[in-house]
Amino acid sequence: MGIGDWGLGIGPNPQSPIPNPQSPIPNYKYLFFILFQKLIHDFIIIYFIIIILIKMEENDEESVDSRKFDFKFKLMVIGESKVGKTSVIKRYTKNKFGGIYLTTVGVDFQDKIIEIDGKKIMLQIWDTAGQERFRNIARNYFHSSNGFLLIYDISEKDSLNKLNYWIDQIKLNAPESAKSVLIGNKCDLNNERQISKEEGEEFAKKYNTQFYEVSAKDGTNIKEAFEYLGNEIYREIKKKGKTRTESHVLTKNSNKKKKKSCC
Ligand SMILES: Nc1nc2c(ncn2[C@@H]2O[C@H](COP(=O)(O)OP(=O)(O)OP(=O)(O)O)[C@@H](O)[C@H]2O)c(=O)[nH]1
Ligand SMILES: [Mg+2]
Repeated sequence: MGIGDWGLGIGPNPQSPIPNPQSPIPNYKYLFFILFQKLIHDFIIIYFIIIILIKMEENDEESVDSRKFDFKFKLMVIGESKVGKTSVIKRYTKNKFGGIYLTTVGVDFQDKIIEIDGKKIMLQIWDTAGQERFRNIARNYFHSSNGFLLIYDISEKDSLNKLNYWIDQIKLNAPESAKSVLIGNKCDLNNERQISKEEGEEFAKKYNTQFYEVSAKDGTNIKEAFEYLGNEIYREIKKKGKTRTESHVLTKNSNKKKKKSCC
């Protein structure tokens, strides 16, 4: 049976199931075709309705969560292009990996609520663009940041040394109390490794920071790295005995009705 049998061919087809109005016998092929078309049409509409409902539900959950935190910490994820900044954030906030590679343009952020010491902490995680032409944009956000995840790619030799530039920028633009963590991403690519674990540890030691090798692909150490940073910021607040309102390190959830806010 060819496509023309369903009346989809171009031009007249002697075998087309178009009904003959004078025939007393109903053309079942034609009726089946109409029914099939209607089913496809209804299926597409139902599919889109379900997608819209799921999206609405997700947005609702997000806004409810955003209202439930005690403190908000702003974290910046920085590093060269393609080291996996977006992927690391996606693994942590959505437990997903993959899709086509799309370079980040400017900045973007995702929220994640964690609990420390019985308090709900909203981590507002800012994704930056690794491409040089967007560097100024990222830098503008440093002054109000509480923590930095410095990411390199263990399979890309230059990506570690290039972090020196970002470390200088942090020193110049971020609050003194801001915390950092060094992350060697793509540890699943051990056989393509160009930077040893020892080199990473050495670099971290030089800047007196904690170090993790992680993989956005298989999830290794992702949660640990983010939560280490969250805990460090929280510890700093407790150490200094700062109250919610006097600290620039944390932001009080002052407007419970407000949805997402930046900076
Ligand atoms: N094998 C492996 N690949 C990864 C990992 N993380 C990211 N990638 C891949 O590396 C490429 C770049 O990832 P992105 O997360 O978009 O990198 P990015 O640092 O955000 O890049 P820019 O937005 O351009 O600065 C993508 O093809 C990812 O699939 C990982 O842990 N393991
Ligand atoms: Mg990106």
